[in-house]
Amino acid sequence: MTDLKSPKPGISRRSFLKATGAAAGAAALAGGGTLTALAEGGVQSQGGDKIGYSVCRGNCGSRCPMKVEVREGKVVRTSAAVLEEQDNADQRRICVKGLTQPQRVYDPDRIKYPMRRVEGTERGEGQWERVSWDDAMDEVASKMKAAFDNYGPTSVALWNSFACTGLVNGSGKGSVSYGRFLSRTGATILGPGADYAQMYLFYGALTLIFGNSGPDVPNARTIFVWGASPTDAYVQDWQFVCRAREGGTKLITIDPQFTAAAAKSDLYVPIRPGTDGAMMLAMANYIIDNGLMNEAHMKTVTVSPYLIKEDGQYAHLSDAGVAPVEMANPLTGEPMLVDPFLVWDNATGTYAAADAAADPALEGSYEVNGIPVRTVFDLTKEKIKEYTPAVAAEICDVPQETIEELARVYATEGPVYIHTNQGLGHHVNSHHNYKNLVLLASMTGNIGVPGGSLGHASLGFRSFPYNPAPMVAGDAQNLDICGMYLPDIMETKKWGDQPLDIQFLWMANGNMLCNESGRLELIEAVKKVPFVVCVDCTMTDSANYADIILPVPHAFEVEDIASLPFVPYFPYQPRLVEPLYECRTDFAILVDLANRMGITDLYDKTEEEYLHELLDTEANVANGASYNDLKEKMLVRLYDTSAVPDVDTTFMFTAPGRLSYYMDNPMPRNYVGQEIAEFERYPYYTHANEAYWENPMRDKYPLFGLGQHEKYHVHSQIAFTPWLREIEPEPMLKINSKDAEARGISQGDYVRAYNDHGSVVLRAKVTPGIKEGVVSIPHGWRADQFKEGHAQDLTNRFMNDFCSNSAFYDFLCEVERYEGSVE
Ligand SMILES: Nc1nc2c(c(=O)[nH]1)N[C@H]1C(S)=C(S)[C@@H](COP(=O)(O)OP(=O)(O)OC[C@H]3O[C@@H](n4cnc5c(=O)[nH]c(N)nc54)[C@H](O)[C@@H]3O)O[C@H]1N2
Ligand SMILES: Nc1nc2c(c(=O)[nH]1)N[C@H]1C(S)=C(S)[C@@H](COP(=O)(O)OP(=O)(O)OC[C@H]3O[C@@H](n4cnc5c(=O)[nH]c(N)nc54)[C@H](O)[C@@H]3O)O[C@H]1N2
Ligand code: SF4
Ligand SMILES: [Mo]
Repeated sequence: MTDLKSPKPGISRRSFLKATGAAAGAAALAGGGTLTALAEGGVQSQGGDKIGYSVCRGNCGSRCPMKVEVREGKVVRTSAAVLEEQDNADQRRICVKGLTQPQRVYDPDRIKYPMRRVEGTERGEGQWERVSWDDAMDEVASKMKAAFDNYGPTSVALWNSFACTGLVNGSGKGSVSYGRFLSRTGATILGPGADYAQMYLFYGALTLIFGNSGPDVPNARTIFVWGASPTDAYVQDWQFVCRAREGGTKLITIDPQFTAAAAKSDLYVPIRPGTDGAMMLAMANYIIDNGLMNEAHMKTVTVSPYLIKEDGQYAHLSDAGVAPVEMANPLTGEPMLVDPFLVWDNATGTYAAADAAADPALEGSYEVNGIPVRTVFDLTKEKIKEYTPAVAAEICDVPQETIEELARVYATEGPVYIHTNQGLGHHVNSHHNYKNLVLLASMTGNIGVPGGSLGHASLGFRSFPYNPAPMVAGDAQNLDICGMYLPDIMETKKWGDQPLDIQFLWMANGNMLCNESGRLELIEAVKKVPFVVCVDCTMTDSANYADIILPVPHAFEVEDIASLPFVPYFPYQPRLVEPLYECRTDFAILVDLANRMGITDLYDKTEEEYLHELLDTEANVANGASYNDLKEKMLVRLYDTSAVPDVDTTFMFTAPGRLSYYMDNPMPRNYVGQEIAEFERYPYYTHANEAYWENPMRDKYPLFGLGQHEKYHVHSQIAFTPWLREIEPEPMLKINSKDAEARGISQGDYVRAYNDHGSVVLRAKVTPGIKEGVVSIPHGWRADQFKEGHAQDLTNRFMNDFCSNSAFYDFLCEVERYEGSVE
């Protein structure tokens, strides 16, 4: 294995190892063996062995059910769980990250004991001393209590991401442990910036789109892989794409990098980063101009014919003077007022309630009761018309004919599944992409039907039923802010007009100082917080800036339910082995903390009792999916709760009751009275923040920087798993051969990538497989795995404040040969 030592003082790999007390022999613990031995199928049960079933808690978007072999109290092998016959069409394999989970359990970087920063050293120096749980918790509880008592509830902040989605030990308000704590104390929530363009627009403010499930993918006649990497990141989806290909499905990849998916595609479109939104609008215009719209779909399934007033609000029947009628809510039985959305009915030449019109008009301006109105589609068409294929060709650096072909294929070779993810979500202008994609799907009917889908094929509507009541223990209202604002908060001691003086930071379930953009600014902000605790399983970039570090167990050592299954099985995780070292669950830590602070009634049950409460709903008990059922059988099939199996139609449950690419009242995720631009309402394109062609900064920093989710990492997790680091020992910057040649850079050279935010030194992979003028810098590696700096030192904190989305792929840089010492 490559030596990962860093020349930097303080946080060398050696000092991390020393700190975790695990310098020797951890790999051997994982059962020795080789990858070949692990990959053998059919685990044999031998005397004294235990075979358990769990799910892989990868933070990769999937929760693959796995068979886990335990020998003499140690996890020695993981393999794909064999599912029931009817699910053979569904996923029944795990990836190499799942196969190496035993090494994750015995990871040399696991934190073994509570640790305190050595007195007299600075945060980030990496000098730790082991302390007892008692000492650590005494200090943590007294500091937290002092913050609550002297500065009020908001002065304590929980900074978390979505790494662990356990219902008991999980993230924020979605877990019993943190949910009870937050709802009782009123502490501040600092949420992630990652994924929010997509999350906010697809699952929140705009519409509800999750994507059809995996087995439906082969029903697609065409698949677009657009800004995503199903071979490396959504690897759980790739098998379905392959199955579709075997059945003759056309595959198109749109990506500045020639990815593995691109290599398997019929058409590869190397687009200029950050410009996809313009191409989407150009495709829409081509579809309009060439009469390729699916008008029946637009009229009946989408908001296209809905009438809007000049102030942008939807027109309702009450605008025509008809009072709303009271009806029983079909879900709750409670009375509710119904005021139907209006359309213009060409059949009668007047307005009508949307569902009553025989022939709704898609275009045009009208009057309802003297009020001027026009259709949503009419407004949209006007707003997007400047983006012709010729204009987009210039912006995107894609030939006009290619854009036209993409539009033709999307409109006429359906059903089309657009597999998309963060390539369309990691620029400051990203959130517009999601309105634009929904417009395209609305115009063509490539959604809500077998084979027609948007997003990716593994999340959401296949959720499972549980009772969320135990996640709440009070009625405190929490400030819920994107953590990326921390530097501003520490500077101004305010959030909007409200005072906010953060005195205590609790980092858990996320590694923000590795995974959020603008790391250097975030580090400075964290340094300003008087007391910082990090709760994690492994030594991370974030832990390195804490005062106290508390160790939590690996998933195989904790009983829980990990939400987000993507196969039809309850994601139940039994405790398969005892927690190693002195690890304690987040729940146990919070119980101890609450007791020490005198809030002794905060957790009134044990973890097991809460699991009963979460799971033993009437429906689950009736369907053989109670806690006892799961505990006994481990692998329990989800019963079907969806109306149309495998097809996502949840968008029908949004306020307009239809597929929507228009927002009448766009509301920012973190609203502090900021002005809301009119264009937030409709499909739109504007250039990215840094990464755009005409940016004058390109004189100094000509290269567009982006990255990808690494095949052999899950973000910053498994960054030291021995077998994975054998495959991929160190981070590599990808640079186009011509750009490398112009800079005198050869294959494998150390290079420095830099801009005004910071710099990083790593080896270069010189390749024709990335668009000229673009470099890719990998994500998830820890500071000491780079020769100098960190990938995230090049990114910045500038966000679109509509969805407070980190923009990891939106930076410019220059790259030069590294002239420092390379030994
Ligand atoms: N192995 C592994 N799997 C993971 C994760 C992981 O870290 N490792 N993370 C999980 C999580 S939380 C997520 S959100 C998903 C992410 O899943 P994906 O989004 O599928 O993964 P990325 O690697 O970000 O893929 C982005 C692709 O978009 C391209 N791209 C970058 N900028 C642009 C652009 O402007 N336009 C276009 N068209 N393409 C662009 C990149 O070159 C890259 O190939 O993966 C999940 N699965
Ligand atoms: N440059 C760049 N940056 C990116 C991205 C990119 O593509 N490029 N992608 C972004 C995306 S899409 C995402 S989703 C984020 C992900 O960012 P994070 O959610 O921060 O990702 P992880 O590295 O998985 O961090 C999870 C941490 O939680 C810890 N953890 C796991 N289980 C538990 C538990 O039970 N309890 C506690 N307390 N801790 C636990 C893990 O050990 C790990 O240290 O990264 C983002 N950052
Ligand atoms: S795809 Fe994700 S959940 Fe499945 S085995 Fe791999 S890392 Fe684990
Ligand atoms: Mo993500």
